[in-house]
Amino acid sequence: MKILETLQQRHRLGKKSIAVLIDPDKADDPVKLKHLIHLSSENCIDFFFVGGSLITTPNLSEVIQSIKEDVNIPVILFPGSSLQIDPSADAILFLSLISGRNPDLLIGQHVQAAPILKNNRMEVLPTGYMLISSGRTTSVAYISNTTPIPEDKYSLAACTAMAGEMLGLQLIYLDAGSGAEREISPRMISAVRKSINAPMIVGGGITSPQKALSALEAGADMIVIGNSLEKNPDLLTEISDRVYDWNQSVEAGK
Ligand code: 1GP
Repeated sequence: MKILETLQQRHRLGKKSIAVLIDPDKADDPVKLKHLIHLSSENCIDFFFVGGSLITTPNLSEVIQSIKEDVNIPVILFPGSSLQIDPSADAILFLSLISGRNPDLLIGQHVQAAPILKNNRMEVLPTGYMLISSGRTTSVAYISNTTPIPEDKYSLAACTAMAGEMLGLQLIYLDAGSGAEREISPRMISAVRKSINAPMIVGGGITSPQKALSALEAGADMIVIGNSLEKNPDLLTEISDRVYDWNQSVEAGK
């Protein structure tokens, strides 16, 4: 089954997913990288996201290869630009940054990437990407040259997601930005959840099992964990347990 179909089916069933984000720029220690890959496999992680707002090292392919040679978990590119396309990935988040008004990230980069993706077997996942403010300026807000949606403007976020869905985007990604000071609030997640039917990805600043659970309860279909694992990879076990328990209770209630 394709990744999009899997996510849509899981959304209908109320099941949740977890993705581990690997920023190739921060994956310069092969031993630590392998540890994270094996830990992700042991904890039944659903996806790897690979990418970053700014990649200064040429090891995107190496990171993907390192994952592929050890485990069967799908690798989804989470590109900061059209330069971050690697044909060995399974899928790509084809991100339109709908919270911003930077035409290059709404349609420009996509035009450059389209012919490359057309001739590739990679699954393209049309995704409405929404940055939500989270305290200090994040790299993604700075690099994208966009203003995130203020964290207390719930209806602005809901209408943005609605418009994205009406434009045909299949996934909505609410992101506070990697290493965000504050994660996206349950109230914000739930406001967006009520406005759309598409599966919703939530990430940025999820640094504890409690924050992960709050995001799931508020309506996130998938949570993304990156930065906190660089400091403490073992946190993954505690966070993925929440996702596992959630899915077990859905199974039990059938
Ligand atoms: C960032 O949503 C991802 O784009 C993950 O964020 O690195 O803060 O976990 P963290």
